Amino acid sequence: DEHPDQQEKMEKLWKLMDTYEPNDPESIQKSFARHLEYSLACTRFNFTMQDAYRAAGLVLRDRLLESLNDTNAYYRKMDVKRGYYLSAEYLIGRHMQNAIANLDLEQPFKEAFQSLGMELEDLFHEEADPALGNGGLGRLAACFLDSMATLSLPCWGYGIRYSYGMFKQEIQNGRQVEMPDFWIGDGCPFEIPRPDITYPVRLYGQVVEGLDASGEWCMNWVGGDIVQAMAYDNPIPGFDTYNTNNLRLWRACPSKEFDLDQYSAARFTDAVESRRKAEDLSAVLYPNDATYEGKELRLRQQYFFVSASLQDLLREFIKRPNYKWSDLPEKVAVQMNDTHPTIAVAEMMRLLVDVMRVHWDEAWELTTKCLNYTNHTVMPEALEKWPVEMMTRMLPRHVQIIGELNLRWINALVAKYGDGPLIQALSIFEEGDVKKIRMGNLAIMGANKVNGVAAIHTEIIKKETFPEFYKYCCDIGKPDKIVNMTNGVTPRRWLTDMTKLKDMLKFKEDPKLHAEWMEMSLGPRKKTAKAKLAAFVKEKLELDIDEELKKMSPADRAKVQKRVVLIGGKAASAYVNAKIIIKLINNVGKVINNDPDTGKLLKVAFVPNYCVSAAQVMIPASDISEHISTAGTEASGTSNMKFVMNGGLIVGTMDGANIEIREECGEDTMFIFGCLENEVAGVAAKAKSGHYPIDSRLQAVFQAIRNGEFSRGEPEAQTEFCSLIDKLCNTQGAGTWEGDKYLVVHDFPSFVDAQSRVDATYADKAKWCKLSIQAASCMAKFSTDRTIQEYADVIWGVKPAPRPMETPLDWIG
Ligand code: B1H
Repeated sequence: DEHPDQQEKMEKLWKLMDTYEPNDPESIQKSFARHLEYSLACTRFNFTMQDAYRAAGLVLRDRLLESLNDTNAYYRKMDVKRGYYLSAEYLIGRHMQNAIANLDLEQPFKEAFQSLGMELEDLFHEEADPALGNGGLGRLAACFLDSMATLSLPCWGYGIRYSYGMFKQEIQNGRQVEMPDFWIGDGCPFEIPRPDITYPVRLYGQVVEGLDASGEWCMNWVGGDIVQAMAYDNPIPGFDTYNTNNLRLWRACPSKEFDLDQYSAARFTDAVESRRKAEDLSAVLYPNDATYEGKELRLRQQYFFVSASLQDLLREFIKRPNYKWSDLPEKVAVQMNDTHPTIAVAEMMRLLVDVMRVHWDEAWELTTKCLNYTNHTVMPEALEKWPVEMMTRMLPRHVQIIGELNLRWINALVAKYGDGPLIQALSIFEEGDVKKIRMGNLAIMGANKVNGVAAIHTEIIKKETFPEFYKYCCDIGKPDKIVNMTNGVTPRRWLTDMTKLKDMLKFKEDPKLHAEWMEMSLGPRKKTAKAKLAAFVKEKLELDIDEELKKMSPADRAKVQKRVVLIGGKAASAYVNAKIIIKLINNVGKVINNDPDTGKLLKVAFVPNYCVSAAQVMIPASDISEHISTAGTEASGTSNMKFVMNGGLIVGTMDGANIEIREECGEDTMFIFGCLENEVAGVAAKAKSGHYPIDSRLQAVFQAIRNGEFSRGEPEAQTEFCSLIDKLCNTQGAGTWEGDKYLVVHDFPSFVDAQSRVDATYADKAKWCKLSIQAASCMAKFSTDRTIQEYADVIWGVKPAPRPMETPLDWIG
């Protein structure tokens, strides 16, 4: 209102664009031709499938942007409480198919491209699969974004725009070879670079004390290096809503102040070199699933994205008219995805106290009301601890803040309990040769709620991983600071509608449904899941599973259940045993598949480069899926859920989400084996003491390996395979526990037993079909729509804000 010119300009513009892009097939074709010619500089008559994919991507991007912008305008207008998900990883997978489905454009897109002589599926295959995550933790973050948008929740994701994602795995002579994944090489039409949205992030330097403008004592962090965080926005459309949320990923850029000293001294190349180094920060994702590497660059990455994200969300808060700091917890909820973004606790304090000049006590109250922490693993090798020395060099002010927080915390604890081991366990600092900062402890201290990711995991957190914290919470009357949020998966990428699933249960014995159910997976049509998988295996592995298995004689067939076993996964570069296991699987495959007896009954293959798009082919085609972690070690697991939703059944241990899936679907739908979590300690003690019998069938397997039956004349492989077996037999490393720490020798006989139950059940097709229908029908709990609803209700206090179809003028600006 203060600027009438401005108002007039906006009205004019608004009238020019008062309608959304039309979505009929012809309009889609027109947009497509325009983008080919004007955005990509191809001609309409001469373009490749890759060009076509990119132009189609831009057609979608236009529509995503309309929705993203109007959703943001609506959230601002309604002044809603927002949720922010901070995660170092997002394993989003390909955008295009998902965006088309969620924008409800399947029909017009299909028609538009078919009449131009193109199949949508062929366009989908042109897209690079963005793998900005290791596995379950990153995939969960991506599923969460889908559900937040679908539930119309005002929630954004923040993370890092790595130039290189998860490495591409090639298999050469049976061994993993890691290749760089430069996923942005051809350009990604689904991300929007925002050179206008940048924040400075400081590293290193020193802290000086002084007076601020109003004469108050303050701490100033100065010097060191400044990098610029630049935003890349990735629109996340919801399903069956007009809302589109945002995943904002930060790219590290050199700071804008060009280094004049170096420039004028004619050291131009040095200046360019130091700018290039800034870009290293967001160059590559650390590939260590559920392990942790204490590398300095990793801590720099973590601080980089946390600082940019907190600056961005606080800026949004401050933009609101008449903001008061005391309102912050009513307007902002932050979720820390594992300890990776935990430096947020200290950074939030720094921004509030040093920059915004909020009083320390109030800042701490605001911090601990806004932040929340999810733990994803109880494996000790994954718990992050940073050397105090390293952190003091890189983040001197943060170490001061953490020291001050810890001092106050310890004083309060000593007053309550007196000094002792409890205090040591609760301290943020770990004493020892190298003094360290325990990020798990910092996260719990700074969080309003702490959660585990499956019922059994949350109980283990309370009783074994952080028992002292849980005791403290109980003692102060807040046992529900630690809550359970069982994981889920988005149904959208794996199936379409979960809400009606339970209705299907009535028909689990119905022969007509049985016929259709089996047809989907086994039918002769080219488009069935199994046909697609067979084509995929043939292309990637040069293995013809269809051909080979047809050759069996009927008499043979009656005796044994033939199987195709596919195994996939990536080994962290330094994970020696995992790499040997990959080699062993490949060698076993070669031997078994080419053996005239076994080859007719069993095919074993290692699927290279397992990733979201490979999973989308493998999961819908599987009858059985194995989720066989030693009880108590897999926090949840999420692929188990995808297999069952698609009609597969599980061979599994009583671990993670398996337990809850079995509870929902019925005991008879899961082939359970192995020791239970409360038996693990006893079995491990037996294993260590050497009173650990080895099943005779397993001994026979070990003997075959020792005889070199799977070494294929390669001495190195032979040595490696024997080293694996030696560990399992506990003949190595007595006392240091380099033995069978996952207790596979103990669990083996019951595993074999579970597999014979699978064979027996599979022989009865009607029974198998009934179990498959029954299990798939009962999986609604494992939609992330349920999980995110719980986070929103119990942890964030964030409410749905579905925007209307039309956006009036006065919401904008
Ligand atoms: C999970 C990780 C993880 N838990 C450290 N922990 C990483 C830890 O790069 N790092 O340092 C990377 C990843 N990932 C997984 O999270 C659990 O193992 C699964 O059981 C769980 O389903 C998944 C999602 O909660």
